[in-house]
Amino acid sequence: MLKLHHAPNSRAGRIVWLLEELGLPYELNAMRFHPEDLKSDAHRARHPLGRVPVLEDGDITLWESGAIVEYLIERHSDGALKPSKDSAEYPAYLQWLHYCEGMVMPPVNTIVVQTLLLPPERQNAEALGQAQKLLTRALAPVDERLANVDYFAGSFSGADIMLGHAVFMSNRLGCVPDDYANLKAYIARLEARPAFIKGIET
Ligand SMILES: N[C@@H](CCC(=O)N[C@@H](CS)C(=O)NCC(=O)O)C(=O)O
Repeated sequence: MLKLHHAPNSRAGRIVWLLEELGLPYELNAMRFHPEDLKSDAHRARHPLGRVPVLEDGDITLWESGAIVEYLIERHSDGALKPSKDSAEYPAYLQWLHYCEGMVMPPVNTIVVQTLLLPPERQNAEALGQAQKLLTRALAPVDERLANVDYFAGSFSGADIMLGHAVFMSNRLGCVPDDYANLKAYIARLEARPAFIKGIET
C-alpha cells in the first residue's frame, strides 16, 4: 500500500491530488504543519530536511514532489497522465512539469516566508517586493502557454499536478494579475476537478 506523509496547505496536496486522479488506494500520515511533527526524529528519518511530501512504496522512500509525481505516473498510472515519449507533447510535458519547482516555487517560497512564516519585525519589504515581481514575471510565459491549450501538455497530465498547484498557490498569494486571463480561466478549470479540491482541502 502506498503511504503519503502529509501536512495541510503544502506541496503534499499535489500528491493527494494525483493519487485521487489515478484512483489509487493510499494510507495518509496526517501531520501538522508544525516543527513538532515535521522535525521529529521519526519524520527526519524519512526526509533529511523534515519536509513534506514523502511517499513510501514498499521499501522505496521518495521525498521530492516532482520525483514523486513522475514515479507514480511511471509505475502506477497504467500510461495515464503523461504523453508518450515519442509524441509531440512530451517535451512540453517535461518542460512545464519542471518549470514548477525550477522557476515558480523559489519566489513563492520567499513570499510565504516574508508574509506568513516570519514574525512582522523580521519581515523584509524589499525581499518581498522582489519575489512578487519575480513570480509575476515567471508566470507570464505560463499564461501565454495557456492561450492555445487547456492544459500544459495539451491534455491533463502530471505537468498540471505540479505547475497547476503552484499557479493556484500563486493566485492565493495575490500574484496572478487579473490581466493573466488564461491563467485565471485555467485555475477555474482545476477547481472543477473533485480530485484537485480533495488535494487542497486534505
Ligand atoms: N522541493 C521540495 C520542497 C519541499 C518543501 O519545502 N516542503 C515544504 C512544504 S510545501 C515543507 O515541508 N516545509 C516545512 C519546513 O520547511 O519546515 C518538493 O517539491 O518536495
